[in-house]
Amino acid sequence: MFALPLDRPALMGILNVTPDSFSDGGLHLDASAAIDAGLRMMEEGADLIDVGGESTRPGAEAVDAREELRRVLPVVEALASKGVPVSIDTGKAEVAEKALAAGAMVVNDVTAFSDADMAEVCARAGCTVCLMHMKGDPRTMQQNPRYTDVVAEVASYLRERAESAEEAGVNRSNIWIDPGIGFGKTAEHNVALVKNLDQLAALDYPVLVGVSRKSFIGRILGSAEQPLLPEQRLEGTLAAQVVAQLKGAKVIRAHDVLSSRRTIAMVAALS
Ligand code: HH2
Repeated sequence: MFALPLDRPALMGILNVTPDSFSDGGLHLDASAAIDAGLRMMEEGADLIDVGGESTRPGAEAVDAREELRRVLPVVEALASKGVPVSIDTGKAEVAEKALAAGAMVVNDVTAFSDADMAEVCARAGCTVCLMHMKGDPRTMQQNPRYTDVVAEVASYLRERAESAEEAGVNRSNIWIDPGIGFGKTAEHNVALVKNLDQLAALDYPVLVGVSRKSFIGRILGSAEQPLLPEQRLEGTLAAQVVAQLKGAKVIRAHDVLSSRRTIAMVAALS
């Protein structure tokens, strides 16, 4: 179980051990490069490191559990053995179970326990879990997503998934929820979710938000035809994170750890 700081949101550093993640794909494919990147993010002020072995960017192909474990397990093991709080970004119970045994403290599941065995694995481990909203799956989720009221629909889905996790034995105090920015949502849907994040915080589970370098920022600051590139989205990311923090986010998932940590500290000092 991961204890949240009381005076500011926790900062989760993103570490993708994948060839194809939208922003850091291919950078940390080698375990030792990934471990160094994780340690660097801790020095820069991350509170925990989210290790992922399967990209969930729109259009990404699925990988099997064996390959995912081959990518993430040495990294989880090495970071955890150095005392780094580790979160495992996976939808597979088998990967979660082995990562927890290797020392991970949090299971970050973008499918919100779609794998029937996930709740039991997490309940048994007593770990923290993050349940995220996604409409559809990564291969198809950006094909014309529609909602009548995106904020209400995401809130009711997250409440239902959290209650069902509790029924399956996960402690309520171990559950975080996440609107899933960019997962089956247009730029307008993402904007509505960040603007109204207080409505999700009102469900009374800590809210995690992942806006970092996401495409809605590229569209707002560029255009639909010519969005800013992921590496040009720092200011937009920080602005969105500030709004999320002011609206009650308790965990911020980010690539740019040093800038995010300073921004979080400044907002905490001013609010
Ligand atoms: N976003 C991504 C991956 N995992 N987990 C949570 N809880 N919330 C998010 O918003 C979220 C997430 C996508 O970003 P990234 O890891 O940078 O890219 P990719 O999925 O291509 O590896």
